[in-house]
Amino acid sequence: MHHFHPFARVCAAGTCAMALLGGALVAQAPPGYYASVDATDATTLRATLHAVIDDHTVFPYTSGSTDTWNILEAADEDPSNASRIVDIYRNASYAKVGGGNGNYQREHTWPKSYGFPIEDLGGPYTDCHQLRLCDGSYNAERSNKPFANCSAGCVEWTTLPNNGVGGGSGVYPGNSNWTAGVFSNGSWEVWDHRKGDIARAMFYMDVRYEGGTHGGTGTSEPDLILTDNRSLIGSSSTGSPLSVAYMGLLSTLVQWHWDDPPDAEEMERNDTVFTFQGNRNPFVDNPGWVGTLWGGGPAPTPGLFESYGMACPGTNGLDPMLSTTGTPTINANLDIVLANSVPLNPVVLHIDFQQSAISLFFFGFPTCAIYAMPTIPVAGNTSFFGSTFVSLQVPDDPNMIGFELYGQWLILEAAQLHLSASNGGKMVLGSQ
Ligand SMILES: [Ca+2]
Ligand SMILES: [Ca+2]
Repeated sequence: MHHFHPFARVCAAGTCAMALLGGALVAQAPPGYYASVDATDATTLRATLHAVIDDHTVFPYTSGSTDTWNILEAADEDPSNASRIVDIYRNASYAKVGGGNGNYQREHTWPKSYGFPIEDLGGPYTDCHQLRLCDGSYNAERSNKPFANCSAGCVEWTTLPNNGVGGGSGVYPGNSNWTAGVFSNGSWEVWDHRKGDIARAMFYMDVRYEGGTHGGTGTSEPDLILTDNRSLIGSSSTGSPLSVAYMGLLSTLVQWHWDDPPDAEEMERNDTVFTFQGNRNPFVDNPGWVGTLWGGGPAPTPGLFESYGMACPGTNGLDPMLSTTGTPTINANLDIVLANSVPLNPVVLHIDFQQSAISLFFFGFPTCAIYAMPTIPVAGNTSFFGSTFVSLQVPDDPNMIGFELYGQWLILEAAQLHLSASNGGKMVLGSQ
């Protein structure tokens, strides 16, 4: 049996090693940003995540100073041309005009009609984690239809080929958006490349907005809740601000999340919004947390693994298991916080890739064979915050793949290893 804890506060003295799994993360949150998150269960995760991302800096919707146009034209910039933007549903590239025009508008992916129809200082109306630049006609057609899967019998709204994605028509689902119905009884199926982006924006809204008031402005905030219940969604459109409002469809969004994991562009967008608002979308940073809160997906979010007395990799300790299907790239992001540490040598993240096994060795003295080692410098006896990122291609293997994470230090404040799979493969975590 391994012990599962959200964080490690272990190792008073002497050699000590521990490993921690926090789900899946590939984006680069500042070290320590999620240090207070307790992923023990859905209740603790929701509460501690909310505390990290709430009370963000609210910018005006439209203003002579920095407003949502400024943020969105940075966040939704065309990756191949900094003077243009790419819109969310049509994948059209439009020249930036510094405030929108007939081509592109601001789309509330969580429709403002569901809970927050009026701009205020609480945040949801202007929150750029959910606002996206959007072709005007697509914005109008989407209206406030919930996100839901459609069918070949639905109306097709095609995408344009840009940046290697989009284009084509006539085949469901292809690269198109599909829609049927109107308002809360309607469905808007986002094209595949943006399904996960939309889902994670909705998950962010649910956890960011939990009622209460904005800690900085004192403005009341709604409790936004995802559901499959279309009646609740419909009842959330009253024309007035609500204390509780609903959107969905939750089960569809969970599936979209796992089908379309975060890519580099989405992570960069998260970073951009963070630079303005000061808060992040945790489900872009750590996709595994969706599993803890809403289930589904390949990663059961195991929490913490720890082991003790490690000298060299493979000699002792835990072996959390990992299996893959397809040929995913395993992305590993390691955040560590050492308090008053006295490392003997630079701390090394050691990646050992042998046959069908991937081994992550984290230890403080490079006396064992090392395959690859992004080095994290450790400065003296002072507190240390470090982060590193690696990714490895893993072959298709129906059998278990073990990985191990080891560290040696005197006092470890917190560490998180986040793993995720991309390139269309799947990764399953468990413990042996
Ligand atoms: Ca995507
Ligand atoms: Ca909520």
